[in-house]
Amino acid sequence: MSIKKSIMVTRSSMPDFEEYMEEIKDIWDSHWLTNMGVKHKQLEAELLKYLDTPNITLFTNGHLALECIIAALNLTGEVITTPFTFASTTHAIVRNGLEPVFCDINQDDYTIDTTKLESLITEKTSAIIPVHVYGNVCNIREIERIANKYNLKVIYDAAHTFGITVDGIGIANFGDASMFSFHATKVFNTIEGGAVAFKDEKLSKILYDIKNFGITGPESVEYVGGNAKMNEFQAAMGICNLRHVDKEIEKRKAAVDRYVQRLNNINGIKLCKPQMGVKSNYAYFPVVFEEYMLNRDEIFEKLKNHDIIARKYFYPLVNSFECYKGKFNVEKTPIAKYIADRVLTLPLYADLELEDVDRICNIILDK
Ligand code: T4K
Repeated sequence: MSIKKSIMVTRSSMPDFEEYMEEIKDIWDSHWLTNMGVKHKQLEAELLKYLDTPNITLFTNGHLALECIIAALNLTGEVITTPFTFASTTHAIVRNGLEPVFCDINQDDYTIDTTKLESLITEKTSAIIPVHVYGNVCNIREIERIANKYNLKVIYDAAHTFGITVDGIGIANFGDASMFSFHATKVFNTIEGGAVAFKDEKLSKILYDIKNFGITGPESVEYVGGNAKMNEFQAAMGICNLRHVDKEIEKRKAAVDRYVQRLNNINGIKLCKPQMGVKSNYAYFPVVFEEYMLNRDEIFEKLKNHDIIARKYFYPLVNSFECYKGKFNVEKTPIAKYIADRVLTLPLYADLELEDVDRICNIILDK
């Protein structure tokens, strides 16, 4: 018997309505809606602790957070990154007037292939922006070794890695900085939102100023900054959601465990393996269909016919986007192309019922 209801790739985690109302009550009383108010400060302090990082600055979204940290680090010339990511990563580089150089990904976790990284470094390279895609952690030790050898900055696109630890160390502690996304579709959300966690305390003031038009005092504007401030309603949502995030991650784990139980060891279906020492946040459930009885697009359509909307994250590859037409050669990142052509991220969110996971798996397995 099939229950008909639409299932999207994800669904925002939200606190109870009353909890949020209670949290925003004092915003009403104070009439202070944005520009680094009380809620903003509170959430910043709570996230500093939760992510176990020395420094953090909040932003109105993850993309502007990334643009701002690139600007704050004064990067120049070329930046090495991967094309297997959301549009944001590359756009942030280009919108800062820098040249992205695409490194291929590895076949196991789809993060940057560190064996191919060094050959892409030139005298113009100033930084590496690797992506912890789907919450899979990059080869952080090797990236650190290469960055130190060539004196490069490292900014992690950690949009998918909220709350992840590696050997007990918070993911925000690697590289010079990490950008987190708190978008509605993420494990932890502030409706829209983001943050940069970083090592060098000196960046605090620059990041703060850059997200506020470069204003440094009542009568001074030292930088050509933008407006990327998180407002008080976003921060209030974050304060509420942070109270429940550990529970939400546990619920995601239950759904992932069920997917793995059903789809593991099926010929032609490839799943990501758990990474050694990594405490996951179960952000996404990517499945690669290689030589399966149906290809990725056929599975996508089949699920859609049952009102189940999986997503082709990340297809098309960034280096094949129309806006970059003629600039990059997709053939130079063959693994990324191979995975992008075959991957499907299945629905995953805290309230996804296990019977829905079963239904999705049954459709894929054709039972
Ligand atoms: N780097 C990486 C690696 C990223 O993945 C992202 C964002 C960024 C950087 C930039 O961070 P932000 O600036 O976004 O903070 C979504 C998100 O908009 C985007 O945040 C995310 N990555 C990307 C992977 O996914 P779309 O265009 O696929 O979203 P949309 O509107 O189709 O939503 C997907 C599903 O989520 C819907 O079918 C239902 C559910 N949903 C959506 C919204 C908007 C909800 O349940 N509630 C909602 O409010 O991009």
